[in-house]
Parts: sequence; C-alpha cells; structure tokens
Amino acid sequence: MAESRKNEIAAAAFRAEVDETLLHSVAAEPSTANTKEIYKALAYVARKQLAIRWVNTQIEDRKKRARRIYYMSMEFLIGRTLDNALSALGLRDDAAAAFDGAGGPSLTEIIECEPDAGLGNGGLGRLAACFLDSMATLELPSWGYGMRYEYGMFAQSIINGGQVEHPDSWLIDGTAWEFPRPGTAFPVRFGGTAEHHGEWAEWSATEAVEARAFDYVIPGHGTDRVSTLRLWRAGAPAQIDLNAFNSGDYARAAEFKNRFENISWVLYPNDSTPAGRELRLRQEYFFVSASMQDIILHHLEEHKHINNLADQIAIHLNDTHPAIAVAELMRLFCDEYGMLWTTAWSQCQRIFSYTNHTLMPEALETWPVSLIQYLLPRHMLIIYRINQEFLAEVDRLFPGDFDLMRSVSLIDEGDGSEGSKRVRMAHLCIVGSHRINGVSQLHSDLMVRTIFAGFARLYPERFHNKTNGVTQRRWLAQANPSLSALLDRSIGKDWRLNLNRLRELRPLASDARFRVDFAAAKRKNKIRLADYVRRETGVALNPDSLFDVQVKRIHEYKRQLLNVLHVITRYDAILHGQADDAAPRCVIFAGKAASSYHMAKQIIRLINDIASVINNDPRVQDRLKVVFVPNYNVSIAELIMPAADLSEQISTAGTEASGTGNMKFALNGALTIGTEDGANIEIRDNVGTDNIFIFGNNAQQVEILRRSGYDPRSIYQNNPQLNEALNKIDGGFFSPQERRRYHDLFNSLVNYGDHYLLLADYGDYVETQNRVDALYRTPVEWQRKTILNVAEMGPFSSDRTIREYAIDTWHLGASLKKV
Ligand code: 26V
Repeated sequence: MAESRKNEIAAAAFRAEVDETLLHSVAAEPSTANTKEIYKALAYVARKQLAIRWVNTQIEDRKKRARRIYYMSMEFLIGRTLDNALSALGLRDDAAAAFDGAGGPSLTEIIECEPDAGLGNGGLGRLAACFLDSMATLELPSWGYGMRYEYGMFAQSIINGGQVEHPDSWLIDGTAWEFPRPGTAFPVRFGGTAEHHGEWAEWSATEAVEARAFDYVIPGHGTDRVSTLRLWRAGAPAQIDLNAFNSGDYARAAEFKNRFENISWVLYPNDSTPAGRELRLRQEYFFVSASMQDIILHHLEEHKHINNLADQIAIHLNDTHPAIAVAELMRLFCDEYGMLWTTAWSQCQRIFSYTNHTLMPEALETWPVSLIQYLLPRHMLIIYRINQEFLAEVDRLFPGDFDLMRSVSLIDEGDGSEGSKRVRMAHLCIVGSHRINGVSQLHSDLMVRTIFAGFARLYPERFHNKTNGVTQRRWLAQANPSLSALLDRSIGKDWRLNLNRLRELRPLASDARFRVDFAAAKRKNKIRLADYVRRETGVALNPDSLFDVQVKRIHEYKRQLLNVLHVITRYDAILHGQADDAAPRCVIFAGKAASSYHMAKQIIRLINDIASVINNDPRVQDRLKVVFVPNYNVSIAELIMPAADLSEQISTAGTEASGTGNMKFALNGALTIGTEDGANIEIRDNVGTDNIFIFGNNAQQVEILRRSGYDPRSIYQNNPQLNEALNKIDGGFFSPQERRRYHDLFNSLVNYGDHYLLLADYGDYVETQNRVDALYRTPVEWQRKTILNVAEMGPFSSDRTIREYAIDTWHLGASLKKV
C-alpha cells in the first residue's frame, strides 16, 4: 500500500479514537467540542498508552530486581506535556494528520491549550525535568520525587512597566497527566521530643501530616520504557478532628484542614533571599520523609531485609533542598530497623550523591538549630552525632587544625550564642554522600577552591564535574519544527537519540543551498515570535532585524543591566548619527523577578521604560526595538529560543554555575555573546573561538579586580558613552514622570561598588556588540558560524550528562540503553 494511503488510514483511526474518547471520557459531542475539550480527549488517548508503558516498566524492573536511581528535587519545571507525549508514543504524525486542515483547531492550537506545569523557579528545576526525559530515554530504572504544588511559579503580568504577580492555578481544570495513587500515603511527623535509648532514640511527635502520592509518567523516546515522577500532596489525616465538623463549626474545621494542606500549597521562590521560613523547612522534610518511606517500602517488597539497600538503590540530592534525607535515612535505619549506627552510616554514604548548583554564599542553605530542634528534634540529635564523629575524623586527619574544623563543621556557631547557631545543609550533604558534583568545569573547579575548599582537602576523591545538558527532544525537535525538518532531510532523524550526529552538519556549513534553507528556518521562527509579541505587547518586530535575546530569571549577577547599558549606548549612537553601519536590532528580554527582590523589579521597570521611549522615538524607526515579553515560562522559552540570532550570556565571570539557556540557544542556531562563565567556556571550547563572541574579565581577573580596590566611579567618569547612558538613567530621561525612579539603581553601580562589575566589562561588551553587527552584515559568514555552532552542540545533550551520572555516580552503567 502506498505510504500516503497508510497515513490516511492511521489518521482516520486516530481521529476515531479521539472522537470516541470525547464522547465517553469528556462527555462532549465530537462535532461541537471546543478546543479545550479536544485537548483533553487527546491527552486521555496518550494517557492510556502511558499507563500501559508504566505498568510494563514496573513489571520488568520488579522481575529483574533492578537497581534504581531516585532523583530528589523540590522543583521539576515540566512545562506542557501533550506534544512531548505524542512524540514519544509515536502518535504525533497521526495527530497532525487528523487535525491539521480538518476544519477544526490545528494540532498546534490544541497543544497550546495546555497550561504550563511550572513547578520550579528556573535552571535547577528545568534541569531536573530534562534529566527525567533523558533517564527514561536511556532506559534507567528511575524515579523523580518532588512536591505537588497547588500553585507553581507565579504568573507575571506587566502593568505600567512593572511586574505584577498572580497565583498560578495550573490545576484549576484538573490535569489529565496525573495518576493519583490512593493506596500510597505516608504519615509525616513534626515536633515533640526525642529521647535516646543507646543506639536508637524514641521520637514522640506532636503532629502528623499525610503525604499522598500522585504519579506523572515520563515517557522515554525510542523506547517503551518510562520513568515515574512521584509528587506528594499534603493532607489532614482523614480520621482526626471530626469533632469540629460534627459540631457544625465549619470555620474551625476548614482552618484545621488548611493547617495540614498548606505544606504543599505553593512553590517558594528559592532564588531570592534565602527564605529561612518554617513552612519551607516543613516542605523539605515533608517530601523527603514521604519519599524515603516509599523507597524503603518498595525495597522491602523485592528484598527480605534492608541490609542490602545500598546495593539496590542510589539517591541523588538536587541541591541541598532535600539534604534532611541524610538524617531521615539514618533515623529510619537506626530507630525503625534497629541497624547499628556505623553500619547505617556507611550505607548512607554509599546511597547518597549530591549536586551543588550555586556558589553564591548568600544562596547556601542553612537552618537555625532552634528551628530544626523544634520541628525535627530527632533529626537534630542525629545531625549532632554525625557532626561529632565527622569532626573527630577531621582531627585524626589534620590534628589541631581548628580553622579547618570550624570551616567544615555542620554547625555554624554564629556569634556563639545559642540562638545564632545554624545547620549548614550543604555540609550535611557532603559528609553524607560519596559524590559531590558541580554543574560545569569552571563551577566544579571554583567549588573546590572556594566554598568547599576544606572538604576538598579531606575528601578530594569525592568531588567531580558533571556539566549540565538539555534534552534535544524538547529544545530542538519540539520547539523548532522548522529546523528539525531541515535536519531530518539533511542528516537523518537519529540526532533525537544521539545528538553527536549533529557533527554531520560541519560540511554543510559551506553548502550554499543548506545555508539558505537554514536561514529560512530561522526566519520562520522569527516571524512566529514576532506574531506572538505583537499580540501580547503590541510591539512590532521586523523579522529581518537581528534578534538579540536575554531570557532568564532577573538577577543582578546575570547582568540584564549591562545589556540595558548597551541598548542606551546604541540608542545614543543612532541619535548622534554614529550608528549608520549598525544592523537593525530587536533586543528581547523576558524573565521573572522574585517578588521580594526590589532591585530585580526595578530592572524590569527600567527595561519597560526604556522600551517605551525608544520604540516611540520616530528618529529610531526600525533600527532599534526593545521588548519585554511577559510571563516567561517553559512554553514561552520554546517560542523564543528558536527565534534568536544572538544569545546573551553575560553574567559576571564566576557567578553563573552553568547556565542551560546558553545551550538551548546555540542548539537552535543563535550565536552566543558571553563571558567566560559557567558552561559558556565549554561551549566556546567546542564551537571554537571564531564562532562565539567572548568578552570581559574572566573569573581570575574578577577576583583580582575585587581584591585590588575596584573603582567603578572612575570608569563612569572616564568613559563618555557610559557616562551618558548612566546619566540618562539617573536623570529621569526614561522616567520623566518620576525623575528619581532609578537613582538607587544608579548608585548601586556608580557609588556603591558595582558588586557585579558591570562597568568593568562595559567597554569590551560594547565593542564586541559592534563586532556582532559587522558579522551580521555578511549573512553568509553569519550563517556559516551558526551552523557550525549547531554542529558542535552534541556534548550538551542531557543524555550525555545522565550517562556520566549513571556510570560514575549511580553505578548504573549496566542499565544504560545499549547504542
Ligand atoms: C539562589 C540565590 C538565593 C539567594 C540570592 C542569590 C541566589 C542566586 C542563585 C540562586 C540559585 C539557586 C540554585 C539554582 O537555581 N542554580 C542554577 O542551577 C542551574 C542548573 O544547574 C544552573 O544552570 C544555573 O547556572 C544555576 O544558577
């Protein structure tokens, strides 16, 4: 039978299944169903296949008594699910054939109905989601454990130029993707007292919350195997305090219910100031305790006893948020299973591994001893004992080195008073793990030279690098259909499972025909983004201009303000007739500021104020446009990244642990302008210095500058362009209604030390931006370099990262899919 006929039949069968599902599961009549209802039916069709794959995967793993990896993370930034699920299940072509051009909504319109699952803040959460995709695809027996937040990352709107936050009620219409597990629930206890009885202790807690499991099936690509993402929701234990209900006191009953359920209500914005709030610690222990109980139960179903736990499982700690797991496992071993402390401790160290995701000292998590004492008294005793034995070991290895002892102790003694003592969660992770990873080569090096230097002396063999990666299934195949189709035609489809196949693009960089097609795919993506931006903001972007993009969380260290300074300088140059050979540009920003982070919110406001001045200045016309795209999330990233010509990765060297946006942009054919920071360095090493724009002080120079008395004010005074740009900000040029609006921001750069050294890098940045223009004016050269960038992105697949973790960290090399 002809291929096209076969496809027609498959599409008709698929449509029939969707119609049947509409009728029976959505209760909608197929001919009048609305787009949301069709979305729901499509999701149910996929869900049915996912359920089968989940069951088969569990049967297989149980039969093999497979060693499992459990990835513990407070955040999983999943985004939408339907498109990815259809692709993984091999249903996407049928779905497109069934809906596109059939009169009703297109498949794209259906896909775009789905709300984003934004259960994370940024890079750390999205990394966890990419890892799940890779773990499933590489066929690892793997589980993610996290929190089922009722409200994820807040939704952002821009009102009068400023950020306004709205609750993200992503579950309001329910979700087709979760499988509630009514049989899987565990009590999680808090408070009370703990008392030693020799090796073990008795903890009489005062409260218990119930953790209820909800599973999300993560399909692998090119395999029928799946991973499980198990998220916990908090609830009041069903039987208690019926009195309030019975006596008709519903207000009290509701209050009681809330006291339990609030634990899983809302995602904390972990990347502002460390919250240090009791509810956050409750969240951390809640999901850790439920997960550990679940893991052990699972183990005991397959094995008679718990003594071989370390042979059978690996647990990975995604940053310090799940650090209390170390103490919890010790508690379970010793108090619940009667294991000897030393036996328990050596199993514990074999089971856990930990990845650090930031060097920023203010971001390292610590908790007041008094709070842990109050909420988790037994765990505090355990932490003290771990610390006591650890410090004794330090003393054996480096006798009398009290500075070392102080620096590595699990307890920060503060000013010596009882109330100022804090537990250092990273230290708990390090002593309780056999492996500690950084997320890029530079970050891993700095980690052992700075924040963990003491530990690197004690345990040098524990520290390793695992450079981050991203899944090409979402960030290329799904996000960029135009480029994907071109790749499929040119080098085949295999890059989805083996990103190194992109190397076959190398020779095509000098193929004129390919370059034209490559540029056409980019142009299509730019039009797609321009349409969206016009709809959302009213700003018209010309797809023939250079799309210069910086999208990420708004943070001073990421230096959106440096970008802003360049924009103003370019604007001035246009006004002064000094930019005649500049390429027309659209500078695109997006990102959220933590709601309590005043300076980050000011940065958003400034960008919008500048945008309205520049976009409305008739002298500028199409030569410069500035736009802030509201509510940056995974889906908007999927729209923006493929449309970028230039990727802004301009953090102060030594501050961005890795970055993963940098990888997504380059993979989609943008050139990077960036500092020698995080994974930018490795991107440069792979694509070659000629194919990337690197500028500014490197990490070592930053260190020297800071030590040798950096003086931003003199730079401000001596660089006329910079002087002009900063004066415009400070003088109210962009905020004529409120001239002093940005005075504090100006001061932070010019008079209060410019902590992130923007002024030090400004000159080189502007010069480098001018080199970008020069290259953009020779399209053939530009295209050649973008193609070479894509060709060298193979190493930045999260499949590579997960392979390394599986082999070096989790002892799961034997389970990896054979290629
Ligand atoms: C937290 C905080 C809290 C206090 C104020 C400063 C600050 C700065 C950063 C953070 C981030 C916490 C962890 C995190 O999200 N790290 C990100 O992890 C990504 C995945 O490894 C990595 O690509 C990013 O570079 C890193 O910032």
